Amino acid sequence: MYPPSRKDFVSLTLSDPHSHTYNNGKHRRQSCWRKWKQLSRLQRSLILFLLALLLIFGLLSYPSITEQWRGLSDREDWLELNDREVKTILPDVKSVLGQAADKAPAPVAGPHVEPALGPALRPDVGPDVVPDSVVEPREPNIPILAKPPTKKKTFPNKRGPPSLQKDGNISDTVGGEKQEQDVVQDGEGEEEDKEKKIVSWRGAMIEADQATEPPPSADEKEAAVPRVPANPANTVPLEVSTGTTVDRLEAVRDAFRHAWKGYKDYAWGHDELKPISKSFGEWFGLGLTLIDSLDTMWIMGLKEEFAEAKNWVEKELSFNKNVDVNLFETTIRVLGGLLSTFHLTGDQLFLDKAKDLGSKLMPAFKTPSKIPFSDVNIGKGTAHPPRWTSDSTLAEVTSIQLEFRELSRLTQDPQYQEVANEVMRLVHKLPGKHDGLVPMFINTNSGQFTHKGVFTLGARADSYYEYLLKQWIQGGKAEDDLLEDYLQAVEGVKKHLVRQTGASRLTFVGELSHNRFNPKMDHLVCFLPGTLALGAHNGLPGDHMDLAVELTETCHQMYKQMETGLSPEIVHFSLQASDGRDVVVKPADRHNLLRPETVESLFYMYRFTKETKYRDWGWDILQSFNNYTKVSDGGYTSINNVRDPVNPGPRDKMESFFLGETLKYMYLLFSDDMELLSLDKYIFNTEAHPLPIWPSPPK
Ligand code: DMJ
Repeated sequence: MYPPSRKDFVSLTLSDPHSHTYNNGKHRRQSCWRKWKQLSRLQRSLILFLLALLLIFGLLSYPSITEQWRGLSDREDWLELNDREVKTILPDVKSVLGQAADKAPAPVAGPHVEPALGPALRPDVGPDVVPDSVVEPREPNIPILAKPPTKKKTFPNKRGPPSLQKDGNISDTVGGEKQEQDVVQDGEGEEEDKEKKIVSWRGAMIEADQATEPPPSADEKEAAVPRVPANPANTVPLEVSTGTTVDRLEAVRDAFRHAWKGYKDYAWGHDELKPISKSFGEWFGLGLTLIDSLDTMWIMGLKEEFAEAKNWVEKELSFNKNVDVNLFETTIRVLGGLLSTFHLTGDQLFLDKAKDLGSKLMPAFKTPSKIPFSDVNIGKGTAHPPRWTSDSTLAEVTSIQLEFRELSRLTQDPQYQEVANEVMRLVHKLPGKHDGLVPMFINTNSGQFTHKGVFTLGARADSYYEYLLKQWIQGGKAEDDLLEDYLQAVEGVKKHLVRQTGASRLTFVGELSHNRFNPKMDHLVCFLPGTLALGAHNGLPGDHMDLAVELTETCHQMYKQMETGLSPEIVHFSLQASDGRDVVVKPADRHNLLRPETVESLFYMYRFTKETKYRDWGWDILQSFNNYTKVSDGGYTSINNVRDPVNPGPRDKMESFFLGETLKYMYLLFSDDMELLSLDKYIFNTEAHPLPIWPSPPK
């Protein structure tokens, strides 16, 4: 064995600079210098080169590090909630009940169960939505995202291929993602956590690494949006409207066909298309996009596409599989989609499938409190909460009623409506509401609200409010408890959550967290103007419509003020006039998931007011989707950054609700046929699947 030659290694001795003991420093310095001189020229050059590299790297990363720290300390928008005099906010429910429903108040009742009638036997259902012509497919227009930008990171498919279903891992995957969401939600004001973890909700189960943004560029450093929106040349829409109704309807059909082409080519029968990687994502393994799209295709008159999809439902769709599904998502997308398609087509196939699914979801309700679990294994007939809690999300347990009630009515089997109505009865009498506003969680053992003190109209609570009104309308305005809860909630929203920006007096809906007002608004909240307008149309107070008008303007601004013309997932509004700006978008909130809520509200607002500006705003949004989210070979993709028109950062996912909701509401917005799914005959579930309003029960 040979000792290493002197030139083969370098010995470094590190001294402790904080040590106060005598260490003969001068001697050591001399010895270091001697050692340095003993090194070969090559060794010295190598060390100097490495040190220079380290220095350059340190200098380059300095701005992004300081930028991140600046973001982390951003707490200026948390404001003390004004002490307000508490007054009775609902002295007048009974009189509203009288005016709106023109009926004597009655206790909450189960829905009136009628004999099931297919559309052929129901003069009010069917003919008005039967497509009148087959529209020939046209070439997809203007490929925008021909290739993923070279800067794009490649992201592993964390949700995994369908093989996950076989080994029963799906629930773990979904659960894992939700767990991360909870960390975010629970950590009040923890923006830094949110940036590292999950930035979305419900159906937009974004992998944590997809949520991570690259270090901010010079352009990105200015997160605040100027009051006068920037309009660089490349934000000019590539397609300019000439404005005719027919053009617009055809453009929506084109968009749908393009989305469908991507799904058909690369994700057929799977849950979601990944259009950039030309592959698919699996969530429950139930063909989510296909089922969510059925009624949209029927409404748009896309007969060929519909026939192919129906064939898949007939031959391939099976609920006999060992897979955990989320009760809420499966109900609103799959059960809702099957029920509405049955109504539109009269085809028994869809009702049979709906019945099969409904019965397989029932184990979710076997809990001590009768508040359902979040997850059901439809193959095993077992149900459970998420792994980390026995809570369910409030919006989830209170946004399955339209579908379960309709299933009972059609099948004349009361079990579905009974479990769904029971949840509403329990929540109705539960203490812990704040002027009609509800916390975001409810425990499946105790049946009590948990995580009290946070009130939002966004994620985890949103469709509770929507379904209060819609159940009331569905049931023929006979269930007064639902109306009472809805009216009280709207008053609570006005009192605690509605504010205006300092600069342009934009009305928005913020959040309340332990008596502190946070001027944060999810894009999800943009469902609210449409719901308020629907209530006003059904006889509820006129000031609901006033608020709807103002909030629609704000949701429109959330798109208009962005460089891509697309809204971010979350905005923060500025209450200070001196800020000179209305909207601030934080780096972690800049993504767009092709969500429907604003287009949904534009549809309601146009139907009730006939003001063309709502159509024009919708048209602008469609142009922006085409410009920044359309993938050349088929499909549309969620994007990372609505503020960067040069590199919006495709996320490689097309959510099923883009076809089920966004494009459907867009089409209905542009249609001149007000009887096409008349809002006096149909109620749309929270996934935009139309269900019939029941005939009034006999007086
Ligand atoms: C849809 O699944 C439904 O609209 C739900 O109520 C909220 N989230 C998505 C769309 O954003």
